Amino acid sequence: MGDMTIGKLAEYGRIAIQCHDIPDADTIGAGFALQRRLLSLGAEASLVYGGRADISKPNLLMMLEDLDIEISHVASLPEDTRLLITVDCQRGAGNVQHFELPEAAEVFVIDHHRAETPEGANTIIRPGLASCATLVWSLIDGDGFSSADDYRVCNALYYGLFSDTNGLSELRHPLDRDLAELPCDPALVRKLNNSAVTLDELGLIGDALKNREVIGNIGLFRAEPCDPNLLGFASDIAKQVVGMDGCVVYCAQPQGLKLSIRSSAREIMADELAAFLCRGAGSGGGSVEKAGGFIGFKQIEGLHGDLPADDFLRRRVLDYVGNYEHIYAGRHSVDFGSMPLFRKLARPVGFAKSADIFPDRTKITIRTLEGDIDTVSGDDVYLMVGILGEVYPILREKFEKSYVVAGGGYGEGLEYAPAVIDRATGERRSILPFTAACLPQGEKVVRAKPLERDTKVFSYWDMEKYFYGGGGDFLVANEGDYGDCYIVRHDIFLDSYEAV
Ligand SMILES: [Mn+2]
Repeated sequence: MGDMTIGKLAEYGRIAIQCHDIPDADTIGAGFALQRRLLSLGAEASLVYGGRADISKPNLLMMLEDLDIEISHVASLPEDTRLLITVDCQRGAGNVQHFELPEAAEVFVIDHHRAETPEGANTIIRPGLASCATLVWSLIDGDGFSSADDYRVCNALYYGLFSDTNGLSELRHPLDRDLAELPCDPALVRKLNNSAVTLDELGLIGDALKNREVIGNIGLFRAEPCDPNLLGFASDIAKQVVGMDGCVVYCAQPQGLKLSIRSSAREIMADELAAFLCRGAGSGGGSVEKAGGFIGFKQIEGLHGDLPADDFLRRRVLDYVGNYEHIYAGRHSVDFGSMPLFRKLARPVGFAKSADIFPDRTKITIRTLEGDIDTVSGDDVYLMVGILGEVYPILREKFEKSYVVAGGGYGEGLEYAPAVIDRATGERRSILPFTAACLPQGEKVVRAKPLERDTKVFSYWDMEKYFYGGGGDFLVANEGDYGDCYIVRHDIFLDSYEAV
């Protein structure tokens, strides 16, 4: 699929690749790699960005110079542009300048953030990937082009992934881990990684950390207007303060407040806090541990007249702190016994016998969505494949108790084809050709009712995150163990359960 898409894009001939405003290493690295690939296919491709600010971060300027990347800060697209590709952002979203399109030009979107604009034939959006560099890398290799053999592309992609994953510590998808194995130049990456701020900026961060208020379990820090990247720097420090479950560092920009949010305990998920603070007044999102957001002055005015923006944000934090009901698995007083009973509908999943993929006693790594698992192949080890391509090992005995073989294959069209790697030779084999469908045995019966107010549920089986939901979503507990409770989204619940 990769080759076909890239080939098709190249056919447009004159192409502008647009990075998001206030470009970071990921959008630059991904855009540059894409540009090099399109050039190799004979297209004319330029790398551009809009917005108010020039690239000024020292490590980014160094990246541009050392990898010889040409990127232009422009006020409009070249007249002869036939195709505009936005990378690491979605045309129409708030973080990317909306250039007027030259006549007859088309738009293509390549991004790894959650879809903000309607998806269509002209988008490749993979929110499961930790960086846009990963996505571009998966699209450009092949047909005489190898990122690993091009020093500039290889390091641009690698550094994009590196900076979007906190130094490779937040790799998510197996493809991210594959990209992290590219042969980068370690001296270059080390130099870039240690050139994040100027001395003056360090002072500004220090001032922001002094300008604070603690509201409930959240620290709120105000910085002087600055490069938004610095906010993340400050929040990474602030989140380490004992006694706070999360922090928000913000500064004013010409159009509104820019927020950087960090979680430091299970009680607060950064992406959810970001969405809450910005709801109806801008946009916010990210991951469980780190997120960002923007609140527009105009939207605040629309909601609250002349309430100062600082007060608006403070009120939102107060609302958040006072808003949620918390339910801890095994330590709650919810009366599940009085709720109606539901039965879970049986949905097929996949399984493969590890000994079919590699011979008995081979040391293998199973590369899954959640991380790498090391084990040894054998007749007693089966692999389960879930509906998202997630894989986990299961003992044959347990499998036979819990599932019945349904006949037929499984896994067509999964977003990621899971693989098993022979640890001795590095050989990698896809699991799917060996995968067959099976059905869970026996009935799963639960008690459930729709939630009346916003609730967080801290479950047994995910010790890092919580479920949260609002009116209409379902609070669910397994019949037989009311301690094992969780929240299921309204539509998914109606799709997966039936009343008993
Ligand atoms: Mn990115």
